[in-house]
Formats: sequence, structure tokens, C-alpha cells
Amino acid sequence: MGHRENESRELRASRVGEFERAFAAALTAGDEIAAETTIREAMDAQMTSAEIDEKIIIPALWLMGELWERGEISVADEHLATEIAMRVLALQREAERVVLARRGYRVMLATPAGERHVVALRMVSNLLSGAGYWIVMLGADVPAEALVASVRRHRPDIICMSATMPTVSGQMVESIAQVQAADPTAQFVIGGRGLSSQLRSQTGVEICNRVSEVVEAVDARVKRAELN
Ligand code: B12
Repeated sequence: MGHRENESRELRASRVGEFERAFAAALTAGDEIAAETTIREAMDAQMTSAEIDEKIIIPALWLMGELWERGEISVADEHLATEIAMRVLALQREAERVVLARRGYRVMLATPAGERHVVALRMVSNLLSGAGYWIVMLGADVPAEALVASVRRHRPDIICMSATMPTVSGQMVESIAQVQAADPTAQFVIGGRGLSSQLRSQTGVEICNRVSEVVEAVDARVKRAELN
């Protein structure tokens, strides 16, 4: 095993250890909010449900049992801790339900004609796919007509585009206009330093400043489309 790999394992193990200690402290204090916050952080750190169960919740419950045996906490404290642990399990189930619900939605990704910068688009793809969305990645340099044809074929719920070069902003405007002409309900989430102010006031278009905003933006657009 390489040095780097060893280091990242150690880092992960130390984070898991931190979650375990924080969760055990929350159970000992009967603090449901702190317990929930710790589990949300563990989920955000990409821990699976099995890892959260085995490495955080179960060890904390063992500790509660030991504290009770030693007479350091009352039976009521132990019951409260178990009740909090059960509520946290419901939280895990809810998070899984949200991921499964997103599987039913397709997000198409592309950059407009002339745009070859795709690092942001790849990050967006990873974030959306990790959140459960079904990705249709067209990649870089997609002309407006080709995008329209692909939208007709794959029927995405949302289209994400990125423009880094200010010179391609016009192409982005053109792509959005052509897709909206073919499907007036089309929804866009876009970003990139090349976007012009013209795009800021367009209907059906949401602008993000950071890749980390994309899941929330797509969630909101999908919900809005469902309500219409
Ligand atoms: C990597 C890179 C390349 C690579 C791209 C490889 C690839 N496969 O992507 C290559 C070498 C091919 C390249 C080529 C060129 N590049 Co270049 N490139 C870069 C570089 C170093 C990094 C860009 C990047 O990927 N950043 C990482 C992303 C994640 O960050 P970001 O773009 O800032 O995105 C943030 C937000 O805008 C937002 N965001 C962006 N898009 C989206 C989309 C959505 C949906 C969401 C939610 C958010 C979002 O999220 C990010 C923050 O969280 C930049 C340097 C720089 N300062 O940016 C130059 C840079 C962008 N390139 C530049 C230039 C000039 C070129 C070339 C013209 C060079 C040449 N003469 O050939 C060509 C043009 C190619 C083309 N037609 O597109 C200039 C652009 C200047 C300008 N404003 O016009 C820069 C700024 C370098 C510089 N300082 O001069 N480049």
C-alpha cells in the first residue's frame, strides 16, 4: 500500500473516530439534536448506512450499556439514548428515500459550442450522480442543434451547462433559446465565469456560482416542475 493511501485511510479512520465520540457524547447527554447533526455529517462524509450502524451507532449503544452496568447512568438515561438512536435510524431511511426518488429524474450535461473546459461539468456530474440523479453526459463543445436533438431523444428533466470562456456566452444563449423553442417547459441550471448578464434574467434558467450549489438547485427545479 502506498504512503498516500495509508494517509487517507488514517484520515478517514480519525474522522470516523470523531463521529463515534461525538455520537456517544450526544447519547450520554440525551442530546437528540447533537446526535442527528453527527449522523448528518457522517452521511455528508459519504459513510454508508452499514458503516454508520457498525462504527457509530452500535459502539455508542454498547457504551451506554456499560455505563448503565457500572451505575454511571440510570435506566431512564439508557432508554432515552435508545430512543434517540431509533430516531436517527429514521433519518437514515429518509436520506435513502430521497436518493432513490432522484433516480427517476434525468439530468443532461453539456458545454456550448466552442467551450472545451469541462472540469466544472465533471464535478457537477459527480455531485448529481452521487445524490442519485440519472446523468446523461454529452461533454464539451455541443452545438445548439445537436443539443436540441439530444434533448428530444433523452427527454431530460433538467439541463446543466457550463461556460468558462466569455466568447461562448452567445452560444449558451442560443442553445437555451433553441431548446426552449422545441420544449417551452425545459429547465436549465447553468454556471461558469463566462456567463453574460443576458442569461441572468431568462425564465427557466437558474444560475449557480459554485458547483457545490448544483444538487440543491436541481432539486428545487425538479420540485417546481412537478408542481406545475
Ligand atoms: C484546465 C484549463 C484548460 C484546459 C481544459 C481541459 C478540460 N478538459 O477542461 C485546456 C488546456 C484545454 C484549456 C484550453 C484553453 N483555455 Co483554459 N484554463 C484552464 C484552467 C487552468 C482551469 C479551468 C477549470 O477547469 N477550473 C475548475 C472549475 C471547476 O472552476 P471554475 O471554472 O472557476 O468554475 C467555478 C464556477 O464558475 C462554477 N461553475 C462553472 N461551471 C458550472 C456549471 C454548473 C452547472 C454549476 C452549478 C457551477 C459551475 O463552479 C466553480 C466553483 O465551484 C483555467 C485557469 C483559471 N483561472 O480558471 C484556464 C482558463 C479558463 N483558460 C483560458 C484560456 C484563454 C484557454 C484557451 C483559449 C487557451 C488557448 N489559447 O488555447 C483554450 C480555450 C479552449 C476552449 N475552446 O474552451 C483562460 C480564459 C480567459 C478568459 N476569461 O477568456 C483561463 C482563465 C486561463 C487564463 N488565466 O488565461 N484550458
